[in-house]
Amino acid sequence: MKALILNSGTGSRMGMLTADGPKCGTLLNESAGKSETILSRQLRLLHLEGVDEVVITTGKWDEKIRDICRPFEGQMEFTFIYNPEYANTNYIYSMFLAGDMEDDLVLMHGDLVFHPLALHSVLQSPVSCMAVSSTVPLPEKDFKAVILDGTIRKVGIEFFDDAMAAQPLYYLKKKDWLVFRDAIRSFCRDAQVHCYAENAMNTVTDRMDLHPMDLKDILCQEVDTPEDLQVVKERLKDLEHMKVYLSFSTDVLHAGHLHLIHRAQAYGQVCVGVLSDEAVSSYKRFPLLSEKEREEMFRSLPGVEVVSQKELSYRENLEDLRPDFVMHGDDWREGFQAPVRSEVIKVLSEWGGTLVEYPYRQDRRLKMLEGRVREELSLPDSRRARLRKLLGMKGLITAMEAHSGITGLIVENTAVLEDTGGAHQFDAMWISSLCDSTAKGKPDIELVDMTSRFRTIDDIMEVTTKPIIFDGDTGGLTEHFVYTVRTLERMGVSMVIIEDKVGLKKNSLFGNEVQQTQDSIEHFSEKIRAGKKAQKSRDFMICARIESLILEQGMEDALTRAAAFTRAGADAIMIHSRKKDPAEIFEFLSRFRASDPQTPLVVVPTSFHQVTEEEFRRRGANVVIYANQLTRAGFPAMKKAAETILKHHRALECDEMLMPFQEIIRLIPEEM
Ligand code: SPV
Ligand code: MG
Repeated sequence: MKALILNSGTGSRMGMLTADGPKCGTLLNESAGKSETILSRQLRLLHLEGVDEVVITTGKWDEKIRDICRPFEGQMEFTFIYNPEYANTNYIYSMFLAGDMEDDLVLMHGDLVFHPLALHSVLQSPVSCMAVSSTVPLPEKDFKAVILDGTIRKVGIEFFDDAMAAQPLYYLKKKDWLVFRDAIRSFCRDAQVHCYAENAMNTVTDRMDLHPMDLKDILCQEVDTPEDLQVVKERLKDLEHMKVYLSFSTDVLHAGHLHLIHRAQAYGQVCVGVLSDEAVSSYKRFPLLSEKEREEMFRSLPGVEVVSQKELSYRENLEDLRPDFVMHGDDWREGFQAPVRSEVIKVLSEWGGTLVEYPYRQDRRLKMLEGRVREELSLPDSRRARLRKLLGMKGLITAMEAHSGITGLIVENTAVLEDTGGAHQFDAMWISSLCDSTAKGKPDIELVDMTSRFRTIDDIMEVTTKPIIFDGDTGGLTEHFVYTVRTLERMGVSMVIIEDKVGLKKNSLFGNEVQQTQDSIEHFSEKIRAGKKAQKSRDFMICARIESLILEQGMEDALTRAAAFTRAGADAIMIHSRKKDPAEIFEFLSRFRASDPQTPLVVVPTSFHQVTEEEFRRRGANVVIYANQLTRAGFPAMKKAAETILKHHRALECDEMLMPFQEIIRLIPEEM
């Protein structure tokens, strides 16, 4: 797209102000270091909108106009079209001389002063349009546009019926511009060079598709006289106090962000809301830089005020700051941010604020940076430490079982939209002994050895970034457990959970239906102490899992053990039960919390699955593990597909049960 700015006029109505320079060189503000002319303001706003090819028609003040453009030369490309007949012709002739252009065009008069939103609105139009206003009274002597059935039929100063005040700011699609240009050419060939270009346009509007763009009260005004200039200056002064709000979750500032902030600064004083760590990780991924570091990053930008935005919802900050504008990419019209967007529009309407949206462009470099951030998040030190951070940040986290690369990807990437906006994801992965064994067709009796279990962890780690909680069964012999701790730590696992059983371990969900032996408090405490002593990093966690309720040893035994294991150094306590009724779990949570407000508590609601995360939070739990649901969901689906093929002797009938191949390919990242 190109801009065509008409600047051949002499500006005689401006009196002394244009005695030795063009009207477009009139200063709009004189404050030190910030002085800007009409033309330089137009160029700045065009550049911010991404229009960098500019054609300017000139006349008497050709040299002076070029001087004004000079500072923009590095970033914009100029073509100057000198109209030698500037004194004897109107701008129709300048447009005739500039008529080689065959592009989409933004056309404006050189004396037009406008708000960035006026230019933005015109440029965002899907069809050709001209700036009009339904709120500005019809002017006596200036342009008006006659509008019938939603399109512009005539533009001129003489029309009053079905008309709206109009300003010489157009966005013309190439096909409409070519029709307009042909009309200009035929007028000029007939020596009709003293009228407006619009006189020519009026003969062909039936062949154009020109729509009104109603700017209402947004500043868009020609400066013809010193009085006009005064009015425009006053309005610009008022605009300086306007407030623009933007919210960011990024941990990397790149050229696109800076451009957006510069755009916002054209609208007024910029306030950036930095999303809290919790809000970012709820819908995106764990931020690489902390909230405070991200706030600092934005604070280092000149003229930017920074506040914290606690939630995805903008409401609290908007009601506090009452900005005139909120700016955002248009990518949030759909998906998990759509309700957030609707709320922003609703809240802004309470004081007449405006949401300004810019076309979102997926930046290739940003995608690359995002890939690097994910790599960083998947590194052992970063991943290991994240579980403690999440616990500190959220109070309650969720983990879903994963037993392979593909189930790891499901836990990593599955998110659901919340009605209130935002998304809900799992925080961590649980590498269950039951599901790891089941995937190999083996019983859950510590038969799948640690080397194989580590291989599963490795497969999952290779394609994911979320922290891992490892089901360490009994931890085996204390002499072996210390090595397991070291290996898990080195791999980047965040927490190992070991259960207080000895001998041949069977899955807890069998309870006392099978022979199982609980470890002594002393022996198990010793194992915990040895594990804690063996670990090298500060952030690795050893969680003691208490089997007293499973093995029907009673609540007192469970609580005594929990206290003893915490004293032995356990970083968390898991309490398990296989009863459908959650009463004993609730009792444990409340009695443990009464004496220990700190130590994180872990629950595995396989049997008492009716209890929500919110209720667990209220009752003092900190980690909810969904221990086996992916395995249990996958198995019947696979069995049914196999049976259907056997029954029909072909695959057609089972096709509707299957995930389309395209989708499964998309699940797998192309490169890490
Ligand atoms: C596992 O998932 O392997 C567990 C939890 O240990 S449970 O199966 O409930 O014992
Ligand atoms: Mg297990």
